[in-house]
Amino acid sequence: MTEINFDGLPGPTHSYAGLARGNLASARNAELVANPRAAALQGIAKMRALAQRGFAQAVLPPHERPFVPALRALGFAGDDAGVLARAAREAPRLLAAVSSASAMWTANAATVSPSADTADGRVHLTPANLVSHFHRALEAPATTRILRAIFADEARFAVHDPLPAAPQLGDEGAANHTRFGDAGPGVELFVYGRVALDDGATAAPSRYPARQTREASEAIARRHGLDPSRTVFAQQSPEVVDRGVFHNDVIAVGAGDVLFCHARAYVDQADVLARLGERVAGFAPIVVDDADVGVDEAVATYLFNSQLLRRRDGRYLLVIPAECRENPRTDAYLARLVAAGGPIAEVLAFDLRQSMRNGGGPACLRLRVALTDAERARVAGRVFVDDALADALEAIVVRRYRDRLVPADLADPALLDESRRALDELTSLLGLPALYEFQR
Ligand code: SUG
Repeated sequence: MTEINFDGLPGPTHSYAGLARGNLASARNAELVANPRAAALQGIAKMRALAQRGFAQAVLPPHERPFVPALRALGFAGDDAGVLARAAREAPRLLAAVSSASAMWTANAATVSPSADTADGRVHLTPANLVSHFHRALEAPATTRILRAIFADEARFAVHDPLPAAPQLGDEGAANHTRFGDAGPGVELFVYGRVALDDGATAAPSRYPARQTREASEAIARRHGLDPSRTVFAQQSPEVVDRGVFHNDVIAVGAGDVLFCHARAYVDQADVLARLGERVAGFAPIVVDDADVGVDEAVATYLFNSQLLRRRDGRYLLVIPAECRENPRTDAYLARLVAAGGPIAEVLAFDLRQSMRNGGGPACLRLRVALTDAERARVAGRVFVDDALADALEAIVVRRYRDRLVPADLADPALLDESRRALDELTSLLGLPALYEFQR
């Protein structure tokens, strides 16, 4: 089995609109001038570099934005330019929401269970409903369509519908899910922020929303046919959610037999680690405490929003955002971590600043899909990244993406045309025709 990282390509309307509550970077950088071209080029550079190092790398296309059908559903009528103009005048926040390039953060696209873990021996994917925010909930139908186009072979893949779109079933996908193990049956860890249907006995964050519910995580484990004895549920510490840890992947990353996390990540953390230790062979937690790196520093640098990639020699590469190098404490911590000679052998930093300013680091930008060779051969489209595909993606981005975007630009009908042209070219390059409503 090989883990393939499907990175989301940032779309042509990438901007800073302060849309995400509890995501400190999104709030802090609202109204900044965005550079969609740089965002996409930074993403492609990461994909290219990891592919060159021999890691299996694939790409998912952006979604249709501004998403005019959503504005029409909200009562804005007329031709497309008229719809945009009226939305800009009467409801600029709605226009920003339907224009967000948030589909780039594919860690929130779906939860994926490899075939080794499921009762029917198929790979199961549940697209996230992302009900916590309107701009993100818009992603669910398109994500479902894209995943069904790529994982079309129903003998090997099951792409479920998203969970029902209700706050009690809030689901944010793989950002709150970690799979341990290798080729045989693995152990799946589901992390939730609150229990929706209890009697109020379970603590919940008070300042910011807990986006994932226990009920949603349990439903996914059931529909994927996971073995309950190899499934662990854990609650995020409400305290850290209130300090900006809006997804588990802001405070932890795991793979194989390693969990790299902060000491304050979970409620009853010792018990969570013990339950994992009983189930994951050779379980090797690396727990960072406040003396090394505080929660606020972890949130500011996205230390834990790293990718933990297993190298051919069995040790791990940690892919971090450049911000971790610029902070002396995280930089010093990482130097000690590698010097310690543990499972993490190497650290590689990328400049992902355009995405980072919206709260999206290396781990947010990728969806992990572990496949056998036979399953991999059934993946549809030309989505695996090599130098030739990276070159072709870059050429479209350089030709079609703007290098400057502010919220006022979102009403520009020329931006809508440019975006559609870019998406037409991208999806024909990726061999994924007729994905979008405007193409139908
Ligand atoms: O949902 N930001 C995203 C970032 C998602 C990061 N993903 C993971 N941690 N896996 C969010 O908070 C901000 C968009 C804006 O404000 O314009 C935004 O949606």
